[in-house]
Amino acid sequence: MQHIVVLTGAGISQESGLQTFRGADGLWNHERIEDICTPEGFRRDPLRVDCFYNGLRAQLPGVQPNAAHHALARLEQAARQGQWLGEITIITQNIDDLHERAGSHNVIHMHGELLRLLCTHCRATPHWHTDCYPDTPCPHCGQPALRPDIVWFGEMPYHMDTIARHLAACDLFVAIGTSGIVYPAAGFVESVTDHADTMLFNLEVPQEPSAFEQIILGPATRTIPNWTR
Ligand code: BV8
Repeated sequence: MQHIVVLTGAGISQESGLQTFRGADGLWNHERIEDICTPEGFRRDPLRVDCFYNGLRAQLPGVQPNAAHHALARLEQAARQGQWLGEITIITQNIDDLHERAGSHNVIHMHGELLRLLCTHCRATPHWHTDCYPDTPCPHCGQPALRPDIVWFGEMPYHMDTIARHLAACDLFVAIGTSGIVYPAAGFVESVTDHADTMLFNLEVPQEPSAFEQIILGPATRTIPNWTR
């Protein structure tokens, strides 16, 4: 029984037309992380942060999952149908919904989801809708305490206990389209090298490539379908 854990980053969604963070036209080239991707930034200017994420939300209807997302979804479906004896779990740093729209079900969003909000009063995570503003009352408790359901810097990523269990149980760890800069995700590979094979699929060699046994360079829409074939 093979247990594959796949960590995806912004690079897997790049060919669908969503910007990465640190590439040539990366999101962080246009905005300061401190202003957008921290709780302090949200406290300072919630409207500016909402506007940033509404800009990303507005892109989602116009983009589609790409061949890399679909290849991972087919791998999961093949396991469900017993075509191979194993299971695949996707841990994504991404906040888009492209894995789900490609048909993947075993998806863990460790940095939250663009299409959800978080009530800082009752911790409910209602779906976002177009006329949500910082003072929109929470549909569960009525308090005007909604924020993007996104894990910002300095905040604990979601589902870390579940993630730790999957990392401990995996025998193959695959990272796709991530620069390996942001922790704790960037540290996952070191935590599995004693019991799992490791592969990185990326456009370029990342800062800390050493922990990966195999590095396959190229666009994910070519390399991932080739790998899963
Ligand atoms: C936390 C929100 C602790 C969503 C993001 C050591 C240990 C633990 C923490 C730290 C540590 N050192 C420092 C920290 C703090 C910090 C951190 O890591 N800082 C970095 C900058 C050093 N980490 C945190 O604060 C984390 N929290 O540790 O909490 C704690 C403990 C107790 C109590 C409370 C707290 C929280 C981190 C999450 C921050 N949120 N985003 C959003 O806005 O989208 S991070 C952001 O970066 C996104 O989530 C993004 O996914 C993530 C990683 O970026 P990548 O996905 O890798 O994207 P990037 O553009 O960088 O790279 C894309 C890659 O794809 C490139 O390599 C490119 O070559 C490749 N590519 C491009 N196109 C393609 C391609 N590959 C293939 N095909 C293509 N076509």
